Amino acid sequence: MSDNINIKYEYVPRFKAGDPESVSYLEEHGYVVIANALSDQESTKALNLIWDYLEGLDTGIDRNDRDTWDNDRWPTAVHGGILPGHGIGHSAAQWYIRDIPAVKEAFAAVWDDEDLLVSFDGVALWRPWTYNENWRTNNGPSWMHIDQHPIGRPGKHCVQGLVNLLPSSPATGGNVMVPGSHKRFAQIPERYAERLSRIHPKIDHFRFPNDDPLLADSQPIICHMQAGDLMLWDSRTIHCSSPGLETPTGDQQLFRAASLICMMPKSKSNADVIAMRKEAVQNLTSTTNWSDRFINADEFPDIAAAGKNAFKLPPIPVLNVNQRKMVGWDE
Ligand SMILES: O=C(O)CCC(=O)C(=O)O
Repeated sequence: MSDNINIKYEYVPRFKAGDPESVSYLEEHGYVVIANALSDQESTKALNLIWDYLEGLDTGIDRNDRDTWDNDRWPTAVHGGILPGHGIGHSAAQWYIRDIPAVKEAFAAVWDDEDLLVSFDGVALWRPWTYNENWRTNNGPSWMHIDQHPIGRPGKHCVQGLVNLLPSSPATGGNVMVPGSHKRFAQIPERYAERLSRIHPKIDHFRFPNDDPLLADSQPIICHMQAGDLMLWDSRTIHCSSPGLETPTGDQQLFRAASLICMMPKSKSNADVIAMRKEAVQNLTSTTNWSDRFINADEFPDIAAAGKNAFKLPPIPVLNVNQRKMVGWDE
């Protein structure tokens, strides 16, 4: 880990979905944890559906046999163990989680708007690296980032989210946030002029140097999260994920399972994007967090390199009215 970045594990306040105080906390700190957006039963069901997706890829993954979890069978993972493509954005698991009322309620409170579109994002799934060191995900300081271009998109545009499906601990690690860092977003163009000049204004991803003094004076935290908790964060907040701060002992099952989910007002999108989103359901195309632009995650270099036929994709989802509205259909 880089010398000047010292991540700590923190028990932060947890709010009820829709609580106005959750919105104030998010505005002040750049992130907020919503307690029990999914019940324990719902979290277990969601995780089982993720395993159904993995086993359905037809590469020989068996949830009960860790020896089948190796990279030659596992879907392509990027950054910190995130599975962003190969149909996962339309898996039964992801559509199940998107349809849980408290998840939408949390985002609706943030936007003061019920008419929301959902991202076709993937999941972060961490295999036990104590069983196989190659499964260890990237250390936090190597990919501290924001998901919004400071010049291309000034101001507040997006609140990202993840639903945590397994309890976190200092040993599992998890998502990392730099509290309050969204407030320094406007200073980035001046502070990182050269670094930023290499990033096209339409690319909503900016990485901080891992010896960045900006990160030295505000300590990054891994928030304690229970299974079913939902974390929301402003895309301007510096974040990433990082493996545990201590070596895990005990059960060598998945260390982390988190469904990435983002809802934005439909009014921010447009007819062309919505038409592409409807096609994406039929084509099982996954996206990034943004729903006001169409950004195809299956075109990420690592996903594209795996090839279209490397994995058997899940069936085309049959969506209910709520889910269809979140795609962009009127009913
Ligand atoms: O919690 C994680 O795995 C990191 C998620 C992340 O960095 C992102 O979605 O931009």
